[in-house]
Amino acid sequence: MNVRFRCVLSTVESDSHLWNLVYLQKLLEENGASVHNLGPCTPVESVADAIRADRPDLLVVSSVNGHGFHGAQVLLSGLRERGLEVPCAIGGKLTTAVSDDDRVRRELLDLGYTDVFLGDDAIARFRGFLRFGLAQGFSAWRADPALITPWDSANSVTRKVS
Ligand code: B12
Repeated sequence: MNVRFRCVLSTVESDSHLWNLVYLQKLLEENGASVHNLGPCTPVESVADAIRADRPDLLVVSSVNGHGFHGAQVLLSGLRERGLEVPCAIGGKLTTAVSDDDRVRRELLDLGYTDVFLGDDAIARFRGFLRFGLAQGFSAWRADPALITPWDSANSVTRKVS
């Protein structure tokens, strides 16, 4: 295989799901990546060690157990505390409610994730991200702005039930 970029693939510490990681490893390899798959329940320290050792072009984080939003915040803050900066894409099912997706995407983009891939079109959008990254570098990617859903907006009205 012609390796065109280096990738570290991880999940968050709470998440024991495996096949999402296998799927993403294969997808990334098909798109020219050499992949260091850290496997399930990845501690922040292991991700940090892999980034120091591999100097990847991209960190991909996948979580599906519903606790990924919290784990994603812990992971990125932990990497920052260790002085590690790398383009980082995350996706899967990061909470237990699809109605949280826009808010979660917005908060993780604000935190510094390069992009957040949730919902039915996640893989299609991720393929576009990989094509762009190969051509121009992952740090040049500008994510589409996150939507603000009516129920998350500052103007949303909570009606009192009497
Ligand atoms: C197998 C399985 C398990 C196995 C995992 C075994 C193993 N070693 O992998 C076991 C039994 C251990 C398990 C445990 C739990 N599970 Co489970 N599990 C599943 C199940 C049935 C299949 C997951 C799977 O392998 N899918 C195949 C892969 C290829 O697909 P995928 O994970 O959906 O990933 C796709 C997308 O999400 C996306 N994607 C994922 N990551 C990323 C990242 C990026 C960057 C991108 C672009 C895309 C992307 O791409 C993938 C391909 O389309 C799903 C239900 C389902 N049918 O999906 C529940 C499911 C994921 N589990 C669930 C839950 C709640 C749990 C538990 C919390 C249950 C419990 N109360 O104990 C625990 C959590 C354990 C833990 N610590 O993490 C929920 C999560 C709910 C949520 N997020 O809203 C699900 C969705 C079931 C449900 N409908 O409620 N589980």
